[in-house]
Amino acid sequence: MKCRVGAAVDTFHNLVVLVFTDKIIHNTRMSNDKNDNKNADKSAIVQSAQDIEAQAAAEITKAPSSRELYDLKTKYLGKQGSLSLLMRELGKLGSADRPGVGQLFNDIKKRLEVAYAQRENELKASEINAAIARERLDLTLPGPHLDLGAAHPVSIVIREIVEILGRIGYSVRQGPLIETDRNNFTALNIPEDHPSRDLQDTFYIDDRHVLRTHTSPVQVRTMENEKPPRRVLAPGSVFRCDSDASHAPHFHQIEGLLIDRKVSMADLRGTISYFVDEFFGPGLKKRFRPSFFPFTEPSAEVDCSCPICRGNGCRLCKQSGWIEIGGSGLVNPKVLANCGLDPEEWQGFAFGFGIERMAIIKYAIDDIRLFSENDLRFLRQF
Ligand code: 2U9
Repeated sequence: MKCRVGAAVDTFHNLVVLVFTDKIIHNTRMSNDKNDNKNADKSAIVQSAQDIEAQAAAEITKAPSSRELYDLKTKYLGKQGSLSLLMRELGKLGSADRPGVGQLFNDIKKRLEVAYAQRENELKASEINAAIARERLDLTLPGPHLDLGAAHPVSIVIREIVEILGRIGYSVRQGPLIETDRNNFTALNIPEDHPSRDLQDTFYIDDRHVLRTHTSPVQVRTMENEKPPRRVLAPGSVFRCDSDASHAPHFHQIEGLLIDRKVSMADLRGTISYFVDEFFGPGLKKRFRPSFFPFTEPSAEVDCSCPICRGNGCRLCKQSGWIEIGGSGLVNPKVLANCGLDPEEWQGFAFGFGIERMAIIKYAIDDIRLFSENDLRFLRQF
């Protein structure tokens, strides 16, 4: 019987045939004699083991790849490997010979394992080096172009105002852009014949609905739905039939509303003063000019010294040194009552700022249309 690799037992002819790479290394006739049964040829086994070791060591040292090295492990050291098959012959040796030959097998196995590990490390290192050379990164190549987005100046200003007033207890409320004329006008004490209700000034959806002309309806809804005391901010889009260098049909407002007991103009002035210092930086003067709004009584326009020229006169403040930043006042008792609050118990103050106007003042922008033209040369400056 012949096999390509390893040792085999030909039971029919009662022969132990040790075969290695097609070459018969040793052929030992076994005796049937019971006493002689354990007297297989020790030197033949030892010689075979040494031949296997020499052959295996030579192949392992020269293995050209990890894959082929692994195959050698199976070929020589695996369960069906030639060394393991030869080891089965141990049992056929006499008891005096067995420990010595057994030890020899163990030593050969250890030496081959060491040789295997050594070659494995060499191959791994050279395979890694080859991969590094093959896949070398060119760190000088330009990276992929990322078009990063950025917040619009209107969003930046809204976020900043919300953050500043958030520090003194205000939180944001939102509402629909299409409002009932009741929430946009009637509840706010704006009479049926008021010019702001005119088709010339307001976008009508139908005869009872409008595109909100201010964010005040959000405050109406808040007063009707939430128990006082309250401090709320309503930022967002508003719409008016208006279009020139300083007016756009769609712009943004932020309104503040505080409802509490014993609220006075002093509370309003303190709040606006804090806000102007935080938003434009400290040191600006504030001025409250008497005015009229149907929803506040008394009412006041809010001015501050021009943040660009700090009061000395420039193009933005038209050389006056003062700039108008918004309107304010104590909530009209009729409005409180319209929204279900008892004006004897509850009072409030409110203020409103145009967002684009605040950005124009803070960043010295000279045309309101820049906010809606999407010109990246403008937008990238924020
Ligand atoms: C309720 C009661 C009162 C909000 C107020 C102003 C004054 C004001 C303008 C600023 C610039 C609008 O964008 S702008 O043109 N706003 O002058 N707004 S008091 O008063 C309210 C709001 C809601 C229930």
